[in-house]
Amino acid sequence: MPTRAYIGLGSNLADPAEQLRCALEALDQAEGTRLAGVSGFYASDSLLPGQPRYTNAVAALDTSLTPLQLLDALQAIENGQGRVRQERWGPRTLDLDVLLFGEQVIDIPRLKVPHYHMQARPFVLYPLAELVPADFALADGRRLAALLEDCPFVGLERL
Ligand code: PH2
Ligand code: MG
Ligand code: MG
Repeated sequence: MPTRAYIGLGSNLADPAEQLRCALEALDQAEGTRLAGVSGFYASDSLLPGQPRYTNAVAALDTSLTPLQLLDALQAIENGQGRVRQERWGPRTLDLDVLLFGEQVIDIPRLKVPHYHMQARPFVLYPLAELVPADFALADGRRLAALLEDCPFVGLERL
């Protein structure tokens, strides 16, 4: 049985919307994964001042990979689209984050799932909400509807 995973996509360099479209295609093509749904695209200011605006989206994947195999696949796609790892949170052509991996809670140095900051990020929560039922809860039990109440739709522009 494949696992349903949710991936956060972000880009703030080199035609961000095109970067996201290209990454979605790569996710669908990746060994052991199939794209099961995509949210709309959203623009917002970077959390770090002085950087270009981001375009973000969330994708639903069905995957037979393990969480770390999926992380490797995401990093290969990031690298393939010219991601240069400089300072933490630097501008990037493509950022692919594992937000959720089935019902699993993962806390190892390479991977924390649910994604550690997702509860405070409107550019993650609102696109995710497009893909899941209204009563959806994260693997750690937090209800998405409750997280959305505490995370106003501020500064987000649906493209
Ligand atoms: N990602 C960051 C830092 N800041 N800001 C927006 N709007 N969207 C992002 O995806 C984002 C960010 C580091 O991962
Ligand atoms: Mg990120
Ligand atoms: Mg990342």
